[in-house]
Amino acid sequence: MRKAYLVSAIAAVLLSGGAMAKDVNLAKFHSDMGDCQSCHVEGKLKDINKTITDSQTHENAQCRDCHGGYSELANDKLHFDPHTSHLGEINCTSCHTAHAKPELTCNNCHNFEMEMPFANSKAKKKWDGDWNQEQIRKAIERGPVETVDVIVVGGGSAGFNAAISAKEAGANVVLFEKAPYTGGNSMLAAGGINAVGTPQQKKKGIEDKVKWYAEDAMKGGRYQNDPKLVQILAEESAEAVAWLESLGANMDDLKRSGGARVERTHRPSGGASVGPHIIDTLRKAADKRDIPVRVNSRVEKIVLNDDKSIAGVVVHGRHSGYNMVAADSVVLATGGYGMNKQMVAYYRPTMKDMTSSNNVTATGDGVLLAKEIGASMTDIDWVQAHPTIGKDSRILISETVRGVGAIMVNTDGQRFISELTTRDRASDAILKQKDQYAWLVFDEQLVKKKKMVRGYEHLGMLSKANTIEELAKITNMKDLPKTAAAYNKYQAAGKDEAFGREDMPLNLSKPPYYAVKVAPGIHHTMGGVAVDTDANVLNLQSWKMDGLYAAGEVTGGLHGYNRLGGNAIADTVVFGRKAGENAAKFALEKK
Ligand code: FAD
Ligand code: MEZ
Repeated sequence: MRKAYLVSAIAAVLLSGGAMAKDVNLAKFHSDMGDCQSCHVEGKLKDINKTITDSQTHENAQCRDCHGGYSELANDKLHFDPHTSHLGEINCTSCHTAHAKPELTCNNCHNFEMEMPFANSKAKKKWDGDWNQEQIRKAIERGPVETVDVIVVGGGSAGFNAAISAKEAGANVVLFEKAPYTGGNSMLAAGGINAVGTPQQKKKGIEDKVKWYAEDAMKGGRYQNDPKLVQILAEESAEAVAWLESLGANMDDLKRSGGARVERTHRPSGGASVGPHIIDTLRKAADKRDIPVRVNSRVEKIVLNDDKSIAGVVVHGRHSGYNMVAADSVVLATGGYGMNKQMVAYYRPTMKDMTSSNNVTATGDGVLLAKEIGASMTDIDWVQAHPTIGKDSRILISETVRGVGAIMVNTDGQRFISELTTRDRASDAILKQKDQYAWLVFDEQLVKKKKMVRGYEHLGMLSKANTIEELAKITNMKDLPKTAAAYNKYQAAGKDEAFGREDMPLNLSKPPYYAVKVAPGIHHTMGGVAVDTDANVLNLQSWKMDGLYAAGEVTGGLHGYNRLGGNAIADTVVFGRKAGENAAKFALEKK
């Protein structure tokens, strides 16, 4: 009955010429249909903030009750579905806020300024901000409102892996996520997860060794990585993939990433992006295990007891305000600082004006939280530029596009480096070209192998032509036909005489042909909180900080000065699990 009412109400608005957006907000629109109880818990509206959970659980259930879940709403006519491509099944209220003007999450990253009814399409949300020290102090003074064994801060891959592992180890866990949706940078991960010795590698007849994985990571990191962390990553990488599969993920496709000597980057079959798939799997696994995942809940302080052991955190909830939650263990999984302009300007001033591929949530909160209580930092000033971010955008053109076969050329259409070199070298080489940007060029064979390329096409990022000559003409790359012919010759002979590219899976022969403009931008912050091999955070004297663990991009040491593609997701799973297990063990032993 509610659905029928909804359809007629929407039809009425549409028939009235779509005038709803001007002076009516979403809440008003709904109250015209019924009353406040259509969205909120009945009878307690006097103090509304006390009746709404920070995750807006009841309100979101109400949205779904009338409108259906996202799968029911998905619109076949959409060229490109952001929920399928990266957001997944998130809260409706992530974007559709009711009383305040909605600020579209999409517009924080994309420059097409998407429209939405009732929204202020141009508004950009700000994620780093002032933390109210007075409110934090008062929350600590009031004492904890809740006690658990383990608090996980951050709902990306590291956080979910930690929370699920802690729960499986018998702990009572809660996960806090500051954004209205979980996923962080993890849900944007495109290329894959590196692992050595998997059944997938064996099936394809790929010889690989833990030693080679570790050597490649060390070489890529300019030998500044912590070798003990690298060894663990390599040794436990296959188990990490098996664990994701045991939770329901598909990791059946394999390809090669820059700096790796063999194909060891795993991703879903068909070449879909790895991050959204992993996040979807982890969200479901957490839900199945009844792990409370509280969105709109930013942790703003780690609270210590007088003896410096962990007392808990102060969390700032969107509706509940500032509250202390007690726990013996805290896992920091807050991601990197690639979207914090101030931190980039301070630690890596030469990169301060660069675009970033990162999610708006990557504001370095974990570094600030940990530093404040005396944690040590490792390689904090090392920031990675990814060579192929769509020019004038924040959209990453995945390294796998080169891995699968694309060539990279300058604005004259000439190759200038092996496409499979490490990111720092590729970025430097692009910045040395006269226009400081490059093109990736590929053909229909590649599009067939890589689903994600369709997304770039829908975003209007690709130039397309039926012949290489035509593509050269529309992009002004005068030497492209010559370059393509030479490359096809090297590919047929299996030897790249120009730049020694080690793997050339495709030639350029099947129309249509495509080109996308790319330039380097901030992609990964290698440095962060110092940890040991148990994911235990270290203090300035390099002693373990009891009860404090960290995993994922918030940490430093594993990747040295330059991370290899595919090693970050591996890091979040291997060390996320370790952090969760050890946090649970510590808390349970303390009981
Ligand atoms: P995130 O996934 O960023 O999660 C951190 C979470 O913590 C966020 O949701 C954030 O909102 C939350 N948070 C932050 N502060 C607080 C706070 N104070 N309170 C509560 N919550 C907080 N790596 C690979 O290995 N393979 C790839 O293919 C790949 N592709 C990538 C593509 C893109 C476009 C990007 C940007 C990165 C890619 N990476 C890839 C890197 C990789 O995705 C990240 O390094 C990794 O996902 C980080 O995971 P994380 O869990 O540490 O942090
Ligand atoms: O590890 C990464 O960051 C990665 C593989 C990114 C990409 O280009 O797809």
